[in-house]
Amino acid sequence: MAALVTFEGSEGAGKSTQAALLRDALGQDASLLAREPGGTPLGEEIRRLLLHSAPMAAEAEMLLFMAARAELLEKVVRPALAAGRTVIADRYHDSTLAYQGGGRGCATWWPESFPRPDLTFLLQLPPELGLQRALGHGRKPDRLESEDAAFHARVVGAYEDLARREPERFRRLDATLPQDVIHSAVLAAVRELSVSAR
Ligand code: T5A
Repeated sequence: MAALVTFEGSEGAGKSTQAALLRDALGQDASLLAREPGGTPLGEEIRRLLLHSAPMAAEAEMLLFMAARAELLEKVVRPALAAGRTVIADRYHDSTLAYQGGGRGCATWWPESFPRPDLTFLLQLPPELGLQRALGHGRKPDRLESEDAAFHARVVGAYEDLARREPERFRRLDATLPQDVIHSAVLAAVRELSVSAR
């Protein structure tokens, strides 16, 4: 079934873990896992600039995230959807709306050429707990992770607003639960999607 399923949430909420579990459950032939920013040679270069370079204008940051996304859509996502695969995106355009819109205060929009996800999982976890999880193994924080608590609180608030505005698309998940419990809820929602698509 061709569908775009996205995982969103603040730092360390378990998006990559759940995206990989879903890909394993659906199988590599039927699904494709894409990570943002990145997933293409250009996207990986942009990722390095975004996460590890010197400070940049908020709008430049937003447009770079969107440029990496445009490349990923053209090279990876659209071909996979056209081949009937389910694309599982570890972050997508809602991240830009939440981080650059909510966090930085940029004027955001949804480009017409960016497909709307069929289903979006919002993993909810207090940002300080997520940062502890993400940085727990002694990794140095990147540029976004280094932002202050108020920034991360605004990101969480922006995600809440997005989920409230589109209750059909968003499924909120309690990210403090064990991984397998969250995975069961994810799988049930994706199976429901494929039944309703028939
Ligand atoms: N960004 C991104 C923007 O500002 N705008 C945009 O448009 C986009 C696309 C990306 C950064 O860029 C920003 C957001 C980010 O700051 P990244 O390195 O890709 O940077 O970072 P994240 O996407 O935030 O990914 P993380 O790896 O930090 O977090 P995840 O993927 O949410 O969490 P995950 O699965 O790696 O798990 C973190 C740890 O928690 C454990 C895992 O084993 C792991 O150790 N864990 C759990 N522990 C307990 N219970 C559970 N249920 C657990 N699930 C996972």
